[in-house]
Amino acid sequence: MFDSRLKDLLGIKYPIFQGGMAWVATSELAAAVSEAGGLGIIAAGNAPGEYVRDEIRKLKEMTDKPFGVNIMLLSPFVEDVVNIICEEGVPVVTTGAGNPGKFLQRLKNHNIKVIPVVPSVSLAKRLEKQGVDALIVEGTEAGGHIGEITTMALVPQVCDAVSIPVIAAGGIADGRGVVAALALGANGVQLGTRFVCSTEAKVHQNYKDKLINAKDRDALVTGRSTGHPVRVIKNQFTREFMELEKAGTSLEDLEKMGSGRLRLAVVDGDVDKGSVMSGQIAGMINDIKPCREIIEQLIKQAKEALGGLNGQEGGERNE
Ligand code: TUI
Repeated sequence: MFDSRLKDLLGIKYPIFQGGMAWVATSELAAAVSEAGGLGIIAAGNAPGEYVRDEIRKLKEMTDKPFGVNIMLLSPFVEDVVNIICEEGVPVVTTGAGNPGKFLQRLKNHNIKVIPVVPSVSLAKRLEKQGVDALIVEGTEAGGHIGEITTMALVPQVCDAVSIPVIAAGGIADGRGVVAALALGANGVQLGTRFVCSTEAKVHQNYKDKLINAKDRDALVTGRSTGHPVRVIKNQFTREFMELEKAGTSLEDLEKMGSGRLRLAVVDGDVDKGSVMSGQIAGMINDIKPCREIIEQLIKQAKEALGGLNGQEGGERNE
């Protein structure tokens, strides 16, 4: 079903990446995904470099399989994080929320495969020229900080514009989504929200429940006025934040109001006042299970969906 490009590049069994979600993507989650044959990714988020070093070391005690670290490029600690990643022997780096161009040479010098998230064809072409190894092409269906173009429209346009492997992200949580991504030209997929709802994600149960109970229209976008649109599940916080946005509150005050909200939801379980980042596909997710089962089910469903397209037994729907 998958071609071997990402398998050969990264030494993984399945080209299935786990998104590098701040506070959520810890060493435990990443190790579980890598052990199950995907690419587990530790999120640096806004954390200091030493946190990232500890997480890398903890992961290495749990698995010998390839893994990645996600660098959130808006982090105040980004320089430290890059240095520590270079010191600690990390095989793969993904980046988000910006252009990683200025760190590229340093990472490549340490033999690290670099796979940025891109929200546009122009950035994809620019980064290919600069020598990145692959691209995660993320549609606006994704959770957290997002671009504007849908996965359906963006993935084929990037695939036509570049020759390096493409990983599709945004709105994928089952085997049908995997097959759709492959049909659009992607070589692999990245899933975020699906892995939040896993046994191994060290996320407060209230957060997991909020995603399980979410319906199709519950994931909305705050922060469009600030230039940092973020997709979250609607709650008291989004209502208050959007009121302030509408009232023309200053960027600085909005940023102050948003700060610390993701931790509040993920760690403390305050899903009313916290920011419950989630993709649009949360409405389809209705169980918590181990990462191994998530990945095995994805493969099984994808094979069935492909069989359906070839005129064999119909594809499986969620019960
Ligand atoms: O980065 C993410 N998702 C995130 S980061 C995050 S932490 C945060 N919280 C509040 C405000 C801002 C950040 C929560 N979720 N996904 C990957 C992603 N990258 N989505 C969009 C982009 C992106 C956007 C612009 C990548 C590159 C880019 O480049 C602009 C440029 O400089 O050309």
